[in-house]
Amino acid sequence: MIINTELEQKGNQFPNEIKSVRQEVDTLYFTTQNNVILELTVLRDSVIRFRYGTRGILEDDFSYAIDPENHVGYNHLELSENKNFYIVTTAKLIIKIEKISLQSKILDREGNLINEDEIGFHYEESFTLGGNIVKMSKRSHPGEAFYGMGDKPVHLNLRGKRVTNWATDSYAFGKDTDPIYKSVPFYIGLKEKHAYGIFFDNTFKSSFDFCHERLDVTSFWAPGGEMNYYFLYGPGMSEVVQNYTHLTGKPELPPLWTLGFQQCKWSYYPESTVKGIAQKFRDLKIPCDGIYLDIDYMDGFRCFTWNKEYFPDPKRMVKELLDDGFKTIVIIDPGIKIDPEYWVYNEALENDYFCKRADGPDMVGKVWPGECAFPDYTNPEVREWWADLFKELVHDIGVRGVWNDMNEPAVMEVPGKTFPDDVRHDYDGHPCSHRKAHNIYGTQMARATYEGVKRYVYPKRPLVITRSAYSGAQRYTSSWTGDNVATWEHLWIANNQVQRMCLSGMSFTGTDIGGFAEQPTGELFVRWIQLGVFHPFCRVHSSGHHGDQEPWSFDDEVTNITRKFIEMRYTLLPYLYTAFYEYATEGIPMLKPLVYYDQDDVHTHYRTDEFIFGNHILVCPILEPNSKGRRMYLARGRWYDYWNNEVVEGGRELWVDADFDTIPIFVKEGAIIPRYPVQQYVGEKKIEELKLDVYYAEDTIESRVYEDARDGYDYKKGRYSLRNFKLTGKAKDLSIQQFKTGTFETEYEAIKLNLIGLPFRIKKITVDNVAYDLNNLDKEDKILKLPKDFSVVHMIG
Ligand code: MIG
Repeated sequence: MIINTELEQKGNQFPNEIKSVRQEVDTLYFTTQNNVILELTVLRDSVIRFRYGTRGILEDDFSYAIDPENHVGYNHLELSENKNFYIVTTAKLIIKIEKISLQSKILDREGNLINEDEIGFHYEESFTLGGNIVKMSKRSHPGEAFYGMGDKPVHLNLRGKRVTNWATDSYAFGKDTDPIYKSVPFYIGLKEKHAYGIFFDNTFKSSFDFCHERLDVTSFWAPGGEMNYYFLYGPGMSEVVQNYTHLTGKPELPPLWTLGFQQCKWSYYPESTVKGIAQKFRDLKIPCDGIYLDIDYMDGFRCFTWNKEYFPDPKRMVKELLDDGFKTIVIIDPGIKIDPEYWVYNEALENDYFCKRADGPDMVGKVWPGECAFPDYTNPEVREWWADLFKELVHDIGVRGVWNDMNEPAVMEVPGKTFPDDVRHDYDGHPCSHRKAHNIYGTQMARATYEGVKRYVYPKRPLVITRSAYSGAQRYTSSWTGDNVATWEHLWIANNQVQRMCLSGMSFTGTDIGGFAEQPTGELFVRWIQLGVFHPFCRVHSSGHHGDQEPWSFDDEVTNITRKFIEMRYTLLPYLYTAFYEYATEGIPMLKPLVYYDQDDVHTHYRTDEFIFGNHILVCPILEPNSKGRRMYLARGRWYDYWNNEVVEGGRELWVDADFDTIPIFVKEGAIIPRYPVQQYVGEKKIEELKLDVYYAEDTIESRVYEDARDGYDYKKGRYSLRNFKLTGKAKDLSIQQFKTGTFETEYEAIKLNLIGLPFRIKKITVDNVAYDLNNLDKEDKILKLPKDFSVVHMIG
């Protein structure tokens, strides 16, 4: 055991020799002479929980982050020992616990060391506040890379960084601002070719040090709670992220319109302005599905009220907007105005639903409405009450989505910009201080909102957007990255944050396109739209203080390019929806950073700009003004340039031209990309046929297309359509097989294949073994029209 006297002098305590070991089904308890307990649980062969108690005590086991529906089960669990170690073996991992120190080493079944404790668990008693400061240190290796951690606006590879999780209202944050809105204490380590993950499920103000203080050590700690972390093995980053998302939960499918374009501003009012904006989208034929009302729609910023001067008849307005394809989304903040005439305040007061200071009075803080009190969303009864408040907005008025802001929680004009530490919370029956509940507050608000919106929008599906979040929030809500700035650096940050969120189990994320604070140039707006249309959540938002930020607010060229890219997003909706389906069912991130896509290629480990949209499209935004193109790294393999269909060999850096109206986009050879026609909003047109862009490869490649009724819950009863395509290309031969599952009948009857890059002239085609009349083949475009449920089409040269 490493005894670091300096650390001991600082008041650190360390476990000593193990005196007993006990097994209860999937859990092992190792207890040391000085009464430290390690509770080690095998959840799955590659998911192991490590939890440490001191003084022989483990806390009541409770977590908001862990999905109660996460399935556990392993194939193998064996405990053995040798002279120095207890050894726990699963089908995927070998965990060695050192007898004299309780330190652990984790190896794969081939004996490769994946991760090992340095000092391992140690702690300091917190004499002033109670409990322990719990700490963990792990050895890191040269070249080991680190990813994850939610919305941190730092380099994608965290090596060399130290970050802290404390949800903070971060107006006009910048590169490296920390802490920031969200808390996702989860990272992925990539050591040689092995990826693993660590999720430190502790809601206190946790910190992580990735070889910043010491080059060969990664550590994490928190000023309270337990050292409680999950080790998630790969070896692929994909398996790590899937394991993490499985553990902390996956979202349900959102309604398809939420993947359409969304327009927002602080604020659109009165009604005539909202209608005018909506009309302009239709007049200019720029597709749009969602329009947002920021805080000024309320009466004096009182949640669940309307300013009747600006919006005399919200129900009529919402319906008229909907008739034109616009779904209305409204903002709701946690601060409830202290006003004895206000029914929401009175109800909460009467029922004792507000957060209280330790010595008794309600927690009072200033936000938009003035002095406010704040519901304690960590109380299930409060969540239930909150959910019911949405009846009028959603059921009666017809609002389709709710946007939760300021839920860090944010308080104005006080140091720290949030509640004092002493504020009390119910924490679902585990009463505690704000130190413990702070990071989860926003998630519990979003959860209560989700339950309400879902209840009252039924049989449709809800949309919730949140600013603050803790691990697991993805089960309830989408998110945006908060108050960014209209600068080129922020475009880099936007790209980085969304990729990072995707690795952190929260794919349904977007940024304020164009920047929230300050005013973008038309050029910056265009470059941001060109990135934003590839983000799972795609919304323009701005503070409105400096000018307008609609697609037509700049000049015609900007309007036209904006339209072109939003149209592209709409044509790719079936592709995007399929990516969401894979996220919702399998926990696969909707965007994949290059390192996720090809972790064995070390060139990807420090790449930040390029990412894979879905499974097959590589995108690289233009991040500098006056660009005619850029240098970028193209991942290994062969790719088609999206704009001219030329084949480009990857695994190298290259210059790519990208005039103002394009950005570098490449499609993986062998991919089949589904497309819909352009629509002004989801469901505007009947989809007459599904177009498949088929990118020839001399290889076998699989692609999928998921479709359903676009809203509602029938898909859960099997009424979906999942087309699995297998493309097999040879020198003079291309075949596509289709395996379909699900009972949903798509509205189109035909599938049109658009053959790209075919290296031979087609001489013969068979569809399900029947000859296809070549006269039906449009020779120019190589377009083939097939019955939608064909099993195999075979093209021979
Ligand atoms: O103190 O509701 O991040 O999106 O427009 C500012 C007004 C409050 C902050 C949000 C922003 C929103 C704004 N809000």
